[in-house]
Amino acid sequence: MILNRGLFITFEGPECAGKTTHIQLLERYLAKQGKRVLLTREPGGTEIGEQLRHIVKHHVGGMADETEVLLFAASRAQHVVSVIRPAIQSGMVVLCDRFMDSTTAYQGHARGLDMDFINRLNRFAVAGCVPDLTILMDLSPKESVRRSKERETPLGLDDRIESETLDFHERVREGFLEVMRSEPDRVKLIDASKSIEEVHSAIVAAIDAVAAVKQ
Ligand code: Z5A
Repeated sequence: MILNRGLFITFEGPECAGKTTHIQLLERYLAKQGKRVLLTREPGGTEIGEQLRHIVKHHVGGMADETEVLLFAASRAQHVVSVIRPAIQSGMVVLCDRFMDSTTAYQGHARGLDMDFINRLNRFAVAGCVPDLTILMDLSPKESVRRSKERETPLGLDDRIESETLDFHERVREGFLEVMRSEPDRVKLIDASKSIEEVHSAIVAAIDAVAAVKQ
């Protein structure tokens, strides 16, 4: 891959789809080619964002859906201004674990908040910093739960969003697929149920294709 300018790649999908695993594999692949790579995540990626991450994931005692969506947007706005945009402008490849499509899928499709508002809020928070490529790692909620139970430190019980119902996670999945159908050029679907090696190859192919166009 020949890449002379920064690139912004986001990873989306349900819990345990393998986003973290594949971002790390991709970082190694790109670093071997001499690329400067920044790994970051949402919610989080900044001091403010990490504090908001703790609140949205672990707050006990109820949170209005309206509050939740604004906290994700606040984390994103700070992340774009202080981390993502400067890194892209300096020529880095930015790999971000979740971004604006998670808000569309979780707060829009699954929570049922007004989609026009979600779209406007996303546009406001990203301020033009739209991903060059989004890797949508598709996995059924049942498989996601199976993987979660298998990992060394299972998540979920103290996590507000992960402990939502199977129905909620089905709506999240459909929400992501809807985003992919409406923006097929940006969002590439990857079958995350395949082996780690197969998924990595598919991701590399998608990234090489985009890099060839953007160079
Ligand atoms: N959220 C939101 O609602 N709105 C928003 O706008 C944003 C986020 C930005 C963040 O959770 C939560 O915030 C999330 C959405 C919400 N809540 N939920 N659900 P997070 O960042 O803490 O967690 P996550 O994004 O859900 O990621 P995760 O649980 O860490 O999963 P992952 O990164 O996709 O997977 P992994 O850690 O790479 O792998 C998980 C396990 O599966 C591990 O044991 C691997 O070895 C295994 N694995 C990975 N790939 C494979 C394959 N191919 N086969 C078999 N096993 C595999």
